[in-house]
Amino acid sequence: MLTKLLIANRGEIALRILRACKELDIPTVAVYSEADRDLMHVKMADESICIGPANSNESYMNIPAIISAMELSGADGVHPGYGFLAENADFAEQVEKSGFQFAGPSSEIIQTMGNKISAKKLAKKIGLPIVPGSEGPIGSNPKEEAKAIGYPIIIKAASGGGGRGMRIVNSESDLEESINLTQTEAESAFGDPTLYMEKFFTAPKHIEVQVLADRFGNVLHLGERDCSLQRRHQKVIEEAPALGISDETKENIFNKCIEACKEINYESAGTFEFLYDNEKFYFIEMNTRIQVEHPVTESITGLDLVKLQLRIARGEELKIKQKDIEINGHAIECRINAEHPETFIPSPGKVLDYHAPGGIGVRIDSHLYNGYIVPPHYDSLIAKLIVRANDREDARVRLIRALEEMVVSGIDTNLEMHIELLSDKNFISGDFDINYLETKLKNLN
Ligand code: MV4
Repeated sequence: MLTKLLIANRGEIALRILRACKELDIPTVAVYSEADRDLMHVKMADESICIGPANSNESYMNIPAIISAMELSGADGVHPGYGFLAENADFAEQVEKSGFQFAGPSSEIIQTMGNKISAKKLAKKIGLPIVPGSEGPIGSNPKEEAKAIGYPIIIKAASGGGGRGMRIVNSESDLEESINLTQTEAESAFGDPTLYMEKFFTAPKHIEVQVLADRFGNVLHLGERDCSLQRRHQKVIEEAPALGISDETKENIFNKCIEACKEINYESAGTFEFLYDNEKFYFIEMNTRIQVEHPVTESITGLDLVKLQLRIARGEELKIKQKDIEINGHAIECRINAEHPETFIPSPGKVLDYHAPGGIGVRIDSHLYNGYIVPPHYDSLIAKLIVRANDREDARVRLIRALEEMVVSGIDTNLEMHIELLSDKNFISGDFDINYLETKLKNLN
């Protein structure tokens, strides 16, 4: 059962989850830190509970406080959103043990995917193409391993992910020191020094595949997203479908993702992350959460991923079949941050004037309102602007139009950067890889 849902997050995604609950007629419990009393979704939820101080380690990451809030409010389900506890296997396990529903896969799957070595081993076993590499922890003769893979290689922390705990090694002379440094960092950041190595792809695209699975073995893919445009591992613009990949290559990887989900009895929404290089996909990680960029997929499929996650969590069977899913047009999302346009330093503060763009094909997911104070304690995402149109060029023009219409005053934002990026000739042609944005931004400054 799922008769009342606790939203274990903040900001735009908390509001996104609340909206899905309203449409499903599920009563909601908002939890908030002392810095977040004025959040939009807190005002809109049926109930709200303060779970601790501004520091997220003591509030949004505080497992006992959240479980207590569920007990106190009588919530029997929880949606973790993204970040915070979304991929914390201990949290999922405690939710399971309390007899509550978790809007995500089992704690066991979260655990397996959280360790990037076990995730890759599982991926390989179930037929996904993986990046060539050590296929386990680095052994006693790293030089031999690296030589066999061929330089450049990349060293990654087994407990890392999302770009944390990685180091590129170009030659054997740097190998030992790089391993030592990365090991020390991994131990202090994740409490786990385990490392693995991979062939380093110098200019791949970052493509991910969205899947959806229920507990009855029904598995769907919802196509792919191109998330190559990133800065310091923070995605900036995402789009769907990806440009320049043949339908045949896509179908092949989609089917493998579906088979993989069936093999592991995956439940909920999930994302397979790949590097795409030289017309081939290579699995790197699987995300077991709803992702920031899920709206581009929603825009071209017409499906509500958060609602479907909640339906799956309460034990319903997916009614849609793969053949009913159509990819309709093209969608682009930009992440609008409260940050200085040149330094990218977060710019919290009071929003004096907020005007959301509108019109055909425009969606905005944002918790902003006039007078809202962006607190300094959390990430700087203040809005996601998503457009859909019949083709990529129409979507691009529409997104620029919407960005020009949007007003956020009182704080700095990256609105202008988005307008410039969308007018960039490489963006227009689709000629970009994961390095493109950082190189371009360097050349601007
Ligand atoms: C890689 C890679 C190239 N080769 N792995 C970054 C996020 C995390 N999910 C994995 N990431 C990468 N893994 C191999 N074998 C390139 C990235 C990568 C990246 C690496 C260094 C600096 C910036 C980057 C931006 C996006 C992806």
